[in-house]
Amino acid sequence: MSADAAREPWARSYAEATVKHAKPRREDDGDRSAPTRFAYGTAGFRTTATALRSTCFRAGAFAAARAMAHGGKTTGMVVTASHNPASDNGVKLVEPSGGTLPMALEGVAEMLANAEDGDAETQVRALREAMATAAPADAASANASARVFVARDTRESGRALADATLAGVHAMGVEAVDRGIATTPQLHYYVYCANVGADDSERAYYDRLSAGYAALTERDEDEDEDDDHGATVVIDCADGVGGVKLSSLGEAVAPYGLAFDLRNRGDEPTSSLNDGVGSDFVQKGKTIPTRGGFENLPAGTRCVSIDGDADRLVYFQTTAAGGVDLVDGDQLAVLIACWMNARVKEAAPYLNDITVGVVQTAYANGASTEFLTRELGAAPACVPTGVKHLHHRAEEFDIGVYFESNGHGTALFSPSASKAIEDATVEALVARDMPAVKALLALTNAQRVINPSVGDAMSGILLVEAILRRTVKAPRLGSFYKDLPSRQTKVVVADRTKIQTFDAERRVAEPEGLQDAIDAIVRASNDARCRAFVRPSGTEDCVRVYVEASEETRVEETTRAIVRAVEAHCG
Ligand code: G16
Repeated sequence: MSADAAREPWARSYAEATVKHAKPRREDDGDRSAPTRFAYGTAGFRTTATALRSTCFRAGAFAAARAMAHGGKTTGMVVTASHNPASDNGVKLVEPSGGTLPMALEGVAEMLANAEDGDAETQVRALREAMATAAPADAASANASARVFVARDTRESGRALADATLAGVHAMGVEAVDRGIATTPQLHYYVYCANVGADDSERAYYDRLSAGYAALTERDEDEDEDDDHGATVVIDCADGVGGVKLSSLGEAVAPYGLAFDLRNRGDEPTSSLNDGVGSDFVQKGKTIPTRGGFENLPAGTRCVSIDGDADRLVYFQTTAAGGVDLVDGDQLAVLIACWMNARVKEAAPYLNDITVGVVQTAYANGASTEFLTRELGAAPACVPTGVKHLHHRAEEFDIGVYFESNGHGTALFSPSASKAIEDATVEALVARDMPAVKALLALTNAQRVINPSVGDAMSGILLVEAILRRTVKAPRLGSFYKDLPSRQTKVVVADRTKIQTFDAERRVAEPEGLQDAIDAIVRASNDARCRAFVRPSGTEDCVRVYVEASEETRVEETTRAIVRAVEAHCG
């Protein structure tokens, strides 16, 4: 590397260190599943773990560059492949706000990840670009306290990859803090707290959530408890990090009358991460987990399934016929948004012009979209797959509820909405309007149980449980509307990147002819409710096909025909 290129001390030390973190050569490794090019994808770099050592080193340096860009703040990185198999791993980068990497920087991260081993110049150029993008006020301040928090899920490969990440941070001359094993949302929360001057400890996380739950479920003496709402929830932890962390949260909420029965905690000889268990398995297959004894639970038992890094949740109830009633992300969005909207209405005289909006993706069941449009008086926004898209869109509402059908989601309160709720509470108290005060306090306390940085399965469970418990004669979970029959299928093709989509992934632009074929198949179904789309996955090597229709058989026929069309156009 030229002396000019290495003019800053960090560039020199990075260039020296990167030599020791070469990419594995595919022929040495024998791993044919390793990618030839790293793409940032839906939620960060993700692939077979053996291919990721150098990517983690570089991503650690990138996270350090982002901390420096913000004038010495704390950023973060989680080593996780979330819902993917145990043999995969990945990188999720966290900004000082606790949010995800700005999408404009994904290309820069890819430039760094894909640069040749010997090409320190390109790597340093990418890091300089990562450093150059920040809020002007941040960039102006000194970077003396730049820090990167590094966490990992429970995958076996995690320790070595976290070490490579820490080395990447060190190489930039930035303080690296090993936060050990944590859920993805926990690490987001720790980063958020570190930058707002709040306690970023794990204890403080459980304290905040449990105190929020306690406040939200506290009842006045004259109020009735919802007798129908059992106090135990059975949780399928996907044999992942949630198995470790939910027991701490369980201890924190036990004094407030909520008990967790944790299954698939990852500590059995038969444990296998995300394999026949976890939210992806339950939601896509509309079935109960294959381990954990769910088949022996009494019908109607309230259960939750989370994913490998505990940032998604879906509820389900076993039925007497041995089936399952799934309460997916769409249903959770309805429960939460309608509950918030009802509180806003109750507080109406004091809380004007506050709207509750919902953000969905194309996967949202048409019945949920119709229901929400009717209930809230406005259609939910539809954005491409990926928390990063939903979160940003939800920030545009006063109260924005976002959920993917697969269970990623949360509710966000804009700063002005939070302030309006605070002011309205004082006004309602002065007016001694106790129903309005109650509604406003419920909205305040809901904010305390919600992880403010990102969707979080642990926080989501507490919010749902609190809403059910708070609502006398709570609707049975999942009873708001009846889902249209639907199916999501994976198709493996030679090159999934051939598929380009638009209109929030509802239409295909390329390859030519594929959208026409899909349109013709949907028309041929003679079903006005039939809807279908295809998109390349950003976390797995497959194309996803989604079909819904008014009858199960239509869904099956249409799916088969679209799979054939995808194979014909991308084979
Ligand atoms: C990630 C993203 C989600 C997305 C999912 C599937 O989830 O965070 O927003 O829905 O991947 O994406 P795709 O269909 O592109 O594979 P996770 O839980 O794996 O991090």
